[in-house]
Parts: sequence; structure tokens; C-alpha cells
Amino acid sequence: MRLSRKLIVNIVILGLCVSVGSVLAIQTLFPTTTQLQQTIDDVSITLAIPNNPRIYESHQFRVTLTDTTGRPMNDAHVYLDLDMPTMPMGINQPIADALPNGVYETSTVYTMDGLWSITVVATVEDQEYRAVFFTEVPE
Ligand SMILES: [Cu+2]
Repeated sequence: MRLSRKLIVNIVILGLCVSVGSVLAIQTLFPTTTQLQQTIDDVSITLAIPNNPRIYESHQFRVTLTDTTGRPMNDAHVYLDLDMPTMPMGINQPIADALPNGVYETSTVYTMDGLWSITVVATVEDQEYRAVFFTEVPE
């Protein structure tokens, strides 16, 4: 039996769809980041942090700033302040790069397992906004 060219093309397209679908399903079932959100005054601060981070490995942290109408806030100065609530861990304050659409990104390492606080410090037009988030870093 000879498969027609059209049938082969359809099979290939179906295969691609199944592959893309699987990747999306896996990302939904096992997301690589967790989104945390707080509204401080009129600024919505969303922090995406890595799931299952490993100590001493560099991880990416993404901050998204929007105003009350959901409009992205560009032109902010953003840095993170990472520490442990139970002990001082030294200064870990990575400055974030500004990307389009109110997104700010930086990366840093956790230097110990346990509970960490991540303070997002965003300065917009000389006004400082601080949101404190907590995350548990596994052993
Ligand atoms: Cu510690």
C-alpha cells in the first residue's frame, strides 16, 4: 500500500500537534516557576520564582509591575533583597534588568536551604514600593 502524500503530510502535522500539546501539558503539570503577587499602594508586583531551586545554582527571578488598570509599568528601578527570616545571610541584592512590558529580570543563588524572604524593591518616580515574599528552599 502506498500512502498518499496528503496523508503523510496530515500524519506529520498531527505528530507535531501532539508534541506541542505534550510540552504544554507537561509545563502545566510541572511548572518551572511559581507566581506570587502583591499589590502595594497602586502597584501590582508579581514575582516569578523557580520551583525546586538548588543551593548555589543560579536561578532566574522575574518581576512584573502593573498599575491598577493592568498597564505595564516601565522605567522602574528594581532590585531584590534575599535573606532568611531566622538568620542574617549577608547581602544578596541583585539588580534587575528592565525588559519590555513592565518586566524586570535578574538572577541569583540561594546559599542555604530553608525559608527565605525575597523583598522586591521597586522605585517608580522616586516612590519606593516593597513587597516581601517567602519561599522554602528544599535541602
Ligand atoms: Cu541561613
